[in-house]
Amino acid sequence: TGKEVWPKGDEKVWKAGTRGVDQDVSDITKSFVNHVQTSLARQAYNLDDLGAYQAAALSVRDNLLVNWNETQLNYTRKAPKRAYYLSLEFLMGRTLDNALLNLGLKDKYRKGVEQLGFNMEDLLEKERDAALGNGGLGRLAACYLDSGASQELPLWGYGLRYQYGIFQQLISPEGNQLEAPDPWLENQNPWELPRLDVTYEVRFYGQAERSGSGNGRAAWTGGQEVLAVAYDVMIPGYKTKTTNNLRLWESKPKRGFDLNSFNAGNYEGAVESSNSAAAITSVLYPNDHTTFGKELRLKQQYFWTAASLQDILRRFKNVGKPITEFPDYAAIQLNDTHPTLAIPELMRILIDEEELSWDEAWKIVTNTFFYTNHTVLPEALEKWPVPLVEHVLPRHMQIIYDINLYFLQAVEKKFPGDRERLTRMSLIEEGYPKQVRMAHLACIGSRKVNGVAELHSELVQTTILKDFVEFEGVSKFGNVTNGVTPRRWLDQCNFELSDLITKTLKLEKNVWLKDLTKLEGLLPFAENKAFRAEWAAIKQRNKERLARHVQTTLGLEVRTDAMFDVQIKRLHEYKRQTLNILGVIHRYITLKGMTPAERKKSNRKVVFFAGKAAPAYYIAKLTIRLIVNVARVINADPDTKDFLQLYFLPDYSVSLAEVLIPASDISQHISTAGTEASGTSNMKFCLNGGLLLGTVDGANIEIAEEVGESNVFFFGHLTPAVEDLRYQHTYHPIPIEEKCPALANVLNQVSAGLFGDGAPYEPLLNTIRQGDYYLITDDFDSYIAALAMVDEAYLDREEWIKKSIRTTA
Ligand code: GL7
Repeated sequence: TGKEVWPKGDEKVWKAGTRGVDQDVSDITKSFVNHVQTSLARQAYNLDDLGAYQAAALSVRDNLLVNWNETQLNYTRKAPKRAYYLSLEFLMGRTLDNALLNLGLKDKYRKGVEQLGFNMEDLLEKERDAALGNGGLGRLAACYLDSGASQELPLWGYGLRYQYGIFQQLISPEGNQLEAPDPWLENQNPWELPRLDVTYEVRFYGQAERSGSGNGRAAWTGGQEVLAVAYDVMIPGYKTKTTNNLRLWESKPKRGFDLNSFNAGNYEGAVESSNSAAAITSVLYPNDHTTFGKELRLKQQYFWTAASLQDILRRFKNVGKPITEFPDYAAIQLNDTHPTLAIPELMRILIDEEELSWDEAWKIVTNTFFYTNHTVLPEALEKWPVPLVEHVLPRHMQIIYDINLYFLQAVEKKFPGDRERLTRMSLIEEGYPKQVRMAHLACIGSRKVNGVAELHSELVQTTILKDFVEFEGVSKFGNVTNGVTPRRWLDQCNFELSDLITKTLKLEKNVWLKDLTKLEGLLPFAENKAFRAEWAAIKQRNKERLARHVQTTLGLEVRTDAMFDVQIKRLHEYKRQTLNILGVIHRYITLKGMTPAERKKSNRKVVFFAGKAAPAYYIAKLTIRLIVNVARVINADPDTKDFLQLYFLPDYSVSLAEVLIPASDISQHISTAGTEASGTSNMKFCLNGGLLLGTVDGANIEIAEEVGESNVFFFGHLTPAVEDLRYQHTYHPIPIEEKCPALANVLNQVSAGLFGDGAPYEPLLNTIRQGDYYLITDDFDSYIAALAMVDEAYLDREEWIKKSIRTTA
């Protein structure tokens, strides 16, 4: 910016006053005690673990802030092109442990808190997860932030500061999922910095009047105005000073209450408007893969994109360049279609406020945005009813119509007379009501469009956006396979393995943790017996850690001399937890039919499930109920309980994943082919030496290419077969007894009451008996065969450990 002059006072005095981050243990204890006394107003007499965690967090935060300030100052001075990640979800999990590792201060803090009479592990456990996300999409956003900072990229995240994150899952005695709110901000959040001075106004409703002069401009007035207030969350990079920012917006009434109503004697009315403003960021919508068209959700999306764009533009204007150069200074990544309103919003700002022509504005917009698609499931593709958009955002509806008009004119020019194509491609879907197709808008308003794994990106280009590839050319479309941060998902959650890898590779930890291709160096060690023993011993200790966790949280006894088989993800029919539980029942029935001597020869196994169901997703909730009730019976059966145990761990979270993943021998990623865009936990399991049992879907495919197909257990029909099979289910159904007798038997046993009254499960079982959209009847036999191969492979333990090492490598 050319502002190299120090802005205030004596630069040297400022610099001398800056707190250093190179601290020794005594600096740490001083800062800790200082926070206990002055931030928490407590003392040694009344400081519990929670208070000690808070003091430690505040002290670590001071370090982060020093780096954060320096990083931001640096960005301001150098004015690089910046990347902005707009995501409605950031599933961050806990921060303290990650911050300590990234700062390289973990050992010193451990010593420091010990000197003060605390245990670091206990303090870490006191932190509540920041759970502002549903599942993979939200966790991906968190991983990208970690990697962006670690790679020293000028990347900021923008999201919403929900008062309540994803609900807490409780399981009733009958096995039903109950939802309770997640008051994650209850004990204050030391990781955020309120920026009460950074606020923007956001309008809803009102009227949009076109200027009438043919310049395309309009005036948007009236309606409701609310305030967006910034909260900043520091994102430290690994072993670098670079500390990026995640800016979360909170909604607030523009005025505490409406004075006019108050003076007219309407006190309640006066407060109501303040409630409705605050409601915008009150809660995270707990649905993944479905859209409901709720007004409040639309308001969340606009509130967040409008505030973020104002902030980004203000920063750009400080650089002092003409607005036409905006795309040289800002790239905005749209995490799914949720932030797509940013496209018409930027058009509105450029046309109505900056007074650019339509073409100038459109050129800037289409060079600024980039769109990532995360699913091809039709029920997840966002559509907003036109009357709702017209009501909440009248000016944006006009702009969307204008974009559509110019767009369809161009399509008509390229494909004259192809009416059906126009209907398919239009931003507006005909019907009652008409709907705005957000994926189409995101696609035409962006410079690039990507899917999240090779197969998925291919499907995006050949199915939902096929017409757009034909119209715009294939070069706009690409693939960016998802990834995970190895800092959290290996170093942090599996420190013993991480240490062994460091020792074995003879590299500094920070070298391979920033360049995972280095893990290939582990390959030869698969042949080394002593190394295998160390490797296996760590897996065993991770199993024991998980068993202790289940013991302390649920009071249940888990065998650790068994294979651990894990499926952890949102409950969804396409992810086929149902296939897994029916497989468990099949195993149980088979074990029951064996003689004790036969049973003794079989592989011991503990099966873990965890995951939340959307509160209104009836079938998914029934699946949970079935799992819980099957567990009750199996775990209590003296004939089989030494050979097969089953657990549903409630309230799945990032923190729980950090305990489960390192303990897994095999994990299941068994979606119907073509439905799981990528999956990301599959990558985390592999990184931790867990093998995969999966379908040929999502990132499983690319993982298998890397680790070798002999180290992955694949089963099931492939994507090209799916459509034909569904057609057959509808038009040439084969009775299930004929098609898949083993499965028919399992379903009948459930109906007959093997796990308590079968009647409640009928709606779930009938999804398989009739229609079977997710192809359970087609894949069941090959699934059971694959499970048998897993058992056989596990019996040869040395060979299994080799596979495990190769998988990580
Ligand atoms: C998802 C996909 O289902 C999942 O396969 C993918 O790994 C993730 C991140 O790209 O995005 N898409 C989606 O709508 N949700 C996902 O988790 C909720």
